[in-house]
Amino acid sequence: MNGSVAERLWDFRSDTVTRPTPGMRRAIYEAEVGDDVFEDDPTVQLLERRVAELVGKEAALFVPSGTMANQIAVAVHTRPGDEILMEAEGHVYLYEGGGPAAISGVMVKPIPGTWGLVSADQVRQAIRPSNVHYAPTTLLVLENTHNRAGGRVLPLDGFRESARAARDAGLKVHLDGARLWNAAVASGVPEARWAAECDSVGVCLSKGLGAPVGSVICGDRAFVHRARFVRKRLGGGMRQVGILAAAGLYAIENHRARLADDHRRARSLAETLHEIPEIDIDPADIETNILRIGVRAGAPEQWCEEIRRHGVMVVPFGPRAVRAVTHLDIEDEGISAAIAAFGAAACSMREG
Ligand code: TLP
Repeated sequence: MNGSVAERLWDFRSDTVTRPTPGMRRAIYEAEVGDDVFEDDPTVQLLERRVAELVGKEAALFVPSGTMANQIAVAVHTRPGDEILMEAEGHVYLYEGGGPAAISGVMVKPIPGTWGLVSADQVRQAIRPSNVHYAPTTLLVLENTHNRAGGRVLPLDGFRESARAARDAGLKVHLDGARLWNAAVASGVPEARWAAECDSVGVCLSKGLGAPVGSVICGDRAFVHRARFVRKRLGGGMRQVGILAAAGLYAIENHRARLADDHRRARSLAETLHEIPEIDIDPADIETNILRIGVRAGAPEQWCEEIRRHGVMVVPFGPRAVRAVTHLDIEDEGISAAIAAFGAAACSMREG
């Protein structure tokens, strides 16, 4: 490794970086498959039934990514010219390439929330009156856990109130549940309870659960029927994709409960980082597997570079922070490596 002082590279950039485990590879190898565009793939159907059951919805659809899950939901719930509401740092707004405008022709009204949550009052105030001058407000998007809020679990009461305020006004509610599994494990509130407040829910298999590819979008039968149509239009109709669904099923059955280990490791990393004067982090804010690590001196890019020299990869997270994410491929040894790497980077910042 060029200029590096470490042997092994620990990748904390995201929980998307995991590699399939031997057991998962075996499940992929053994998967029964068929052409899923003809709805002939038994493993995909098993996965869709299992996720629908866990999330408490009538039906589900396997899609290639979390982004496609969200964009399908926006397309199904809206018409061109509508306005949709979401938290100002939500993934659908920030990180999906302008998808709502480009794919569905809708406007997004971003609303600055508190720890990722837009309050019921904010929702009510943002909904435009029914008047010929205004774009119809038709959808609220919630995100749980909230990525940019540092993996925070939205408070259940506030979540419920906001969703109900939207639905009472005739809006649909979509939940970007890329990390809903983490929210459920951290809070003890099962996936289906969050989902009950929403019309559609997307969950990812390729983040903390460790599958190589895939997300599932859930809702009632009419929603999923329409979602299947939009998925095909976007080029997301896949063929013998049971090999990926098998990885997803394996992940659901084997890697869900262990998310608690990722959360424990993230918290313990935060507790040590808290003692470094150049770092700004409150361990109490770390509820799941994402650490938003404030840096008091030096640019985030400099920190990332320095930390990488010590065998740990993290990413910049806004102008004064970096992000580290714990996952299946980070064991306790990785946490020790991260502590050492952040300590060394802090030293070099101190020395200027
Ligand atoms: N998030 C990625 C990046 O895009 C930022 C990450 O490394 O965290 N919803 C949420 C809340 C997400 O965090 C992500 C991925 C997605 C949707 C999109 O999932 P994919 O990458 O499968 O399209």
